[in-house]
Amino acid sequence: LERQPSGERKKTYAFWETQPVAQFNDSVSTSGSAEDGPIDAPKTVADVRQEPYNLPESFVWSTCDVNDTKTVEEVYQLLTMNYVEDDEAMFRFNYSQEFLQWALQPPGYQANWVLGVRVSSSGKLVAFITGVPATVRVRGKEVSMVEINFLCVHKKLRAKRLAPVLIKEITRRVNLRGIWQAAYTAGVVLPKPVATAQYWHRSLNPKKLISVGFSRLAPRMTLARTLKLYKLPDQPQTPGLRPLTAQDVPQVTQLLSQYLSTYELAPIFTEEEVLHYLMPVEGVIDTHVVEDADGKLTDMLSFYTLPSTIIGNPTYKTLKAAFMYYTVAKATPLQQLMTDALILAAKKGHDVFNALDIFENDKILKDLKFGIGDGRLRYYLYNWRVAQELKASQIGLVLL
Ligand code: NHW
Repeated sequence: LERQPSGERKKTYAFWETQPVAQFNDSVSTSGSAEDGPIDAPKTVADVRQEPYNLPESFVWSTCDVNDTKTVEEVYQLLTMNYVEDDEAMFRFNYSQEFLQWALQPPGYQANWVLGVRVSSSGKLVAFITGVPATVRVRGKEVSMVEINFLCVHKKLRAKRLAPVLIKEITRRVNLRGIWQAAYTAGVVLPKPVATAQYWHRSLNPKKLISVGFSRLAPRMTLARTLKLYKLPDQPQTPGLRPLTAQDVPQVTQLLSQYLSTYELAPIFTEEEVLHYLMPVEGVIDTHVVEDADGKLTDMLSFYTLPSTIIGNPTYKTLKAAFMYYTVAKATPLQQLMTDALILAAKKGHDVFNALDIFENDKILKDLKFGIGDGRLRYYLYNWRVAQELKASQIGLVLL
């Protein structure tokens, strides 16, 4: 049911113990413990190493321009064959090329933070990591950060310590722009999560989900009863619900900002970022707003499309999943708004709707017939100490 390797905590972390991240043996927070803030001594851009880190012989760094059709195809192929799988290796994330172009080019993106490693002789792309700029508020402090994602090493090059080199090189490139903090999420346990969230899944196409082994028929349930249980109305139910348009962006930025300000870890979005991240892109991101009789926007919902390859299934090649993104329920009850999100996702052919137990979601997931997943998603900060670990319900940040 879950796509992130869940992984128990290892005893030692040869790489991560050398990095400015919270460590498992850091003194447990007491009332007198250190304040939130950077872990490393302050540096300036002039202190940053000018030369790229050395790769093993016969590999070269390669900045990847995802606007180039050949390059985005190479990135797509690397990730499609080698990115995140569930523990049983039944499903593997299948980010589309359009998704990658959207996710990697928000306002202020830096071309050389889309970083690949190629084999010198053949030019084959074999490893990847990316960063995009973001402003994140952590327990009341506004921090200029990079969000790191899409770390991937080709299966044939695993366990050769390439990942630490990728991480050090992206850190250097980010530091050269005067940014010293990062946020990232992973299924694996690393030193040391700022929070741990849990994935929940809502069946939209139970027959297919059961057939491909994503879910199982519950005890004493028939397929017919299961289909009935998950059946949804054909159309969304909230009056005034419609797709987001560019003219809505100022109001939506306000609505979203006000909502996110109630969380301890959440992005601070400019209007340009709201336009980029929330404007609908077919097959990538869906956003709807609720407009009242006076033309005021009272609520919003959004989800992104991230299919998974079904590994070695003769009938079905991909599982089409919608992932809950940013949703604000102000005038409409959250449960009703999320029901409409499920209906919209089902109408677009999604098989399952995934959500984390962040935001206020723990209040509604069960009633909406979400089932708990079998893996967890950990939230991490680089070079930022928090004096207190956060609960999932204090998280207002969704990384793609
Ligand atoms: S999480 C998805 C990560 N990708 C995958 O799971 C895809 C499938 N797996 C792979 O491609 C979303 C490889 O297994 C990877 C590791 C590449 C994961 N994060 O090269 P070695 C993100 O993209 C540590 C961080 O031998 P490998 C977020 C591991 O603990 N570290 O392993 C990315 C060990 O260190 P240790 C991870 O299997 C955030 C070392 O890597 C990790 O061939 C990145 C082993 O390296 C993970 N998900 O390649 C951090 N998985 O200390 C950003 C393993 O234990 C930090 N490791 O010895 C901030 C940087 C920017 C700062 C700017 C101020």
